[in-house]
Amino acid sequence: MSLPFPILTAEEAAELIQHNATIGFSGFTPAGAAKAIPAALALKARREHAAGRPFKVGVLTGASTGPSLDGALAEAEAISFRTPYQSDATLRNQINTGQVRFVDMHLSLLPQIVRYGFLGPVHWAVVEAADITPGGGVVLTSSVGASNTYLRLADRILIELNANHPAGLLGMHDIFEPADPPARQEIPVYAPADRIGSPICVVDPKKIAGVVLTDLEDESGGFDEATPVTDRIGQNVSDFLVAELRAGRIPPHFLPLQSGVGNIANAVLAALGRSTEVPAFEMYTEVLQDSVIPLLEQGRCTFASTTALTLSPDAMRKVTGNLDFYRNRVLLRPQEISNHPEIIRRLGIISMNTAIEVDLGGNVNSTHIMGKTMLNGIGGSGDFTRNAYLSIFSCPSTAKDGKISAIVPLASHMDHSEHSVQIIVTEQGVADLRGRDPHERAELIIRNCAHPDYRDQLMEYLRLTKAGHAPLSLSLSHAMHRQFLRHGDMRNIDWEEYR
Ligand code: 0RQ
Repeated sequence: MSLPFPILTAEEAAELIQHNATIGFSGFTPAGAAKAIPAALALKARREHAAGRPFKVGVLTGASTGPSLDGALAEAEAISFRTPYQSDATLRNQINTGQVRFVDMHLSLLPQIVRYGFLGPVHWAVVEAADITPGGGVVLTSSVGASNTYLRLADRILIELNANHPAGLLGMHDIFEPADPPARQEIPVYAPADRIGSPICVVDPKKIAGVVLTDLEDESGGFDEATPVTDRIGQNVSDFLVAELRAGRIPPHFLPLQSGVGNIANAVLAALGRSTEVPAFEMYTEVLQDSVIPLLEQGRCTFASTTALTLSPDAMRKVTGNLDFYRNRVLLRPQEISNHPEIIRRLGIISMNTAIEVDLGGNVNSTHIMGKTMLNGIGGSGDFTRNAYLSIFSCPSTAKDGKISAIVPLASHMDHSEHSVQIIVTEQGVADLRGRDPHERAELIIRNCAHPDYRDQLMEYLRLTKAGHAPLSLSLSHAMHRQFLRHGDMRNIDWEEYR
């Protein structure tokens, strides 16, 4: 089929984009991220810089992306502004040294914040597609993210038509964008498999400045091998959920699961998949990792609604090689819907995310090391945690060879408050904070989740802060962090030194 749009090279497409443009790229994790045009844009930036001219762009995406987008543009020092989430080492460094302005936000909120104009005009949408029709129908690839919103709002559009993603992906997406208040109505998703929108994005064909033909795999890497610690955490989460099921607090047919990214998420899903007591379950989540593929094939997971297929190339080939099977079991939604508070609360999601540190009140830091250094961003963890039926955070009890305790008196940065966080899990055990007052919570967290190297000193902190509704000392609450900065180890603290 011939297309009525200019077929451009990636370099020609990049030439169209000017200094200071704001670009909405496709990509939620490396899944479905634009690859050829951002890489060419990075080369253009280098050429402009070499010629003594400024060249930087504002980069909006769905979430993190891969080396050809965040990596290439950051290495070319071509990013002025970035939102809402990233996980690239070079970009992270530029964010933490103030070279790039980064706004960390709930992923469900991003599309409406763009619609409301808080981030200014979107000059370009650069979106990867599996297929495009002459009339402007776009079949997205392995993620939806915020692409539907960028395609609708952007002044002009560039499409990367990627032959690596089959046109047969048609039917796997469900595109729905809510109207803005006061016209907004209920979002009618009552079960993870409910379809409420269109399988394609429909864009104004006059806005399409060009199509770049590519054949590129998603840049999703694999994950590290499971460790005894991640396996133990996975088992602890699974055992906790089985106990909830037995107690009747989870209904016999189970509740839909959300699970974050990384090795812990993989270990938790593997443990749930193995459990003979957990019935076949559904997922209502934002990322689908490799660990879910065998569970779908074995029928342990019966349906997964997500916004991204964050799969290794091998796992992605399994999906594209058996599209008829997967189209009935996997649905890709815009992140505004996959992460929507209304639906998460309605469906009674069990959310499972990863913490950097947890404090004795149950507040969770997911983003900033020592309160200052941004790792990735809050991502969708806040969307799910605040609205889930059961909100679970897990992490190893220590970091950096035991020199840092993940359980601290007061978190050095707070992403998820004690009012939203219900269950804490480490390899040591589980603290169920529901219905517990601040002193009970603190004791439970220390006894069940802290590493033995830190239990006594944390109990001593509790003894020193006994008075009041919450155990807190303004002078001592960050003493363990200060001790790490002074001595390189949080262990064996002398509380007197910090009084
Ligand atoms: O440092 O890289 O130097 O070794 O932090 O820690 O253990 O590799 O953890 O890869 O599972 O990521 C919270 C960042 C965990 C992630 C976070 C150091 C540690 C290591 C990373 P090194 P690990 P993971 C779905 C939901 C927020 C968004 C989210 C995340 C590095 O899960 O970004 O959940 N979550 N989204 O050594 C100092 C501590 C530390 C510490 C760990 N207490 N102090 N350093 N580290 N704990 C996804 C999306 O929304 C798209």
